[in-house]
Amino acid sequence: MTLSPRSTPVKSQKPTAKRAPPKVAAAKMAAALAAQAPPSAEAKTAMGWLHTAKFLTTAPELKHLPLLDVPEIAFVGRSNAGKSTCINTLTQINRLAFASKTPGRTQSINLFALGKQGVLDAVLADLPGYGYAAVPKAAKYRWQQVMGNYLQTRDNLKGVVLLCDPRLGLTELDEILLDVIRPRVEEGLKFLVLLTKSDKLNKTEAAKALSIVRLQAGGGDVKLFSALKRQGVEEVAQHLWQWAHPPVKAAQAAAPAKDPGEPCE
Ligand SMILES: Nc1nc2c(ncn2[C@@H]2O[C@H](COP(=O)(O)OP(=O)(O)OP(=O)(O)O)[C@@H](O)[C@H]2O)c(=O)[nH]1
Ligand SMILES: [Mg+2]
Repeated sequence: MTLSPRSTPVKSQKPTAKRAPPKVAAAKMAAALAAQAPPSAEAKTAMGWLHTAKFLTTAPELKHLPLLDVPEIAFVGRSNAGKSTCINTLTQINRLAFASKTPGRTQSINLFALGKQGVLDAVLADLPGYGYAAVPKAAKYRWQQVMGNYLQTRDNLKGVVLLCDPRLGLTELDEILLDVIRPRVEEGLKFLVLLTKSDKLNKTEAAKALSIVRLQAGGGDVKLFSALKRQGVEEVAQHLWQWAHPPVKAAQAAAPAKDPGEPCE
């Protein structure tokens, strides 16, 4: 018996889609998995805490700011650096602070209250940016005075987050600000520089910007941050949580209350 040829022609197979070489595919997979890694318990606590943010008040001048005895964390930097967007990203509340393409959008000090079950335990302060060329000279000068005074005299100021567009680097006004807060940093004021809009940089540019600004910031903490790609969000959230809840206080809060009847040693 001879095998007869097939009556129906075999369909030609479609060419398979080009696959990435195994090494590249593995690296992509690892990156994707890392990006999906579940947040740590600390990050969840910090993000949950920041999500309690509520608008508290707005103050065009220092005398309008309420006196508070909870830690205050100020967001400062050039106009358009991304301060308001950073607050919205950290708090996971879209329009809590007013962000805009137009530089100079924030014109007063805006305070946002934080605390679970409505119990105020810290405050975020969104400050107007500086360095916007279109602002009249007198207004610029007035604002520099207000900000200088705020940074030097606000008693409950616990931390400063300086936001900087890495494509511009730290400018002269940023350096002046660093000089203004230096004495307080030496006395324990917390300080962090965020290189915002890091989504606009490639890896090489990001690494270069980090090392330059680290030098300029005199060894201070400098991190990349992107609201768009959510880079650095959880890490920064944990920093702020720790600033507002230093370990000593946290340990005291966790310690069981003493029985009033217990004899003192
Ligand atoms: N690509 C990108 N754009 C961002 C990011 N963060 C902020 N922006 C944009 O930058 C612009 C300015 O953002 P704002 O948050 O208003 O900046 P600001 O520092 O509060 O500005 P002032 O209030 O004028 O001082 C807006 O168009 C934002 O959408 C980011 O991470 N990536
Ligand atoms: Mg703003």
